[in-house]
Amino acid sequence: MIKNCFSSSVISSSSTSYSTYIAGFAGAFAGSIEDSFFNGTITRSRNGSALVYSEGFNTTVTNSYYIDTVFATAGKSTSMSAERMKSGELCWLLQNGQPDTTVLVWGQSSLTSYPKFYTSENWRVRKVECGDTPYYNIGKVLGDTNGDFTVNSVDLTRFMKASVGFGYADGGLSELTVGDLNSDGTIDAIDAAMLEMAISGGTDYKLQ
Ligand SMILES: [Ca+2]
Ligand SMILES: [Ca+2]
Repeated sequence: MIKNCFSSSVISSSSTSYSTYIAGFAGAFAGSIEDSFFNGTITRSRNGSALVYSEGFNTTVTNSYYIDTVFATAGKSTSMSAERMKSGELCWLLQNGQPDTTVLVWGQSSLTSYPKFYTSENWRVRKVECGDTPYYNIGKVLGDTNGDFTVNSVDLTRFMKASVGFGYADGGLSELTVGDLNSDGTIDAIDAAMLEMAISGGTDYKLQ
């Protein structure tokens, strides 16, 4: 079994032989691959699957991905762009495949890098439901006042109250960490307007 693995290797062969089996993880492999990804390069004269060159009936691939710039047929793995791989989506998918998702295996230090192995909750990627399109963030979730990883009208009500001076006990906000969307040190009508835009969807506006 190959589980929780990644490779960024540069793999190359000039051989044109039919018996040259090369791919991101293995030439031939009768087993299971789970919660893994490949984001390297493969140079080969004959096309094959991305993770395992020759997939057989005994090869199972679950929740595993390869970068879409690789010369490959999809096989049993899933193609994904570098942008999506770094966006937090891949990290969230890999972590969500764990038998116990509360134990952190995959994390990310920034939304411009690829997933890596982290055990600190500081680097857990969160999926945020907001407007039409979910997005991903690390650690805190801006705009989420009640910690339910959804940004909606419940949160907006608190923002509106906070913007006219209400504290948390009165239905407003107390934490700059989730409420100061433009990082100017205050919670005001600008932050409330930004949240409303994000909730209304239809754009790719994200609270990060
Ligand atoms: Ca919320
Ligand atoms: Ca602000």
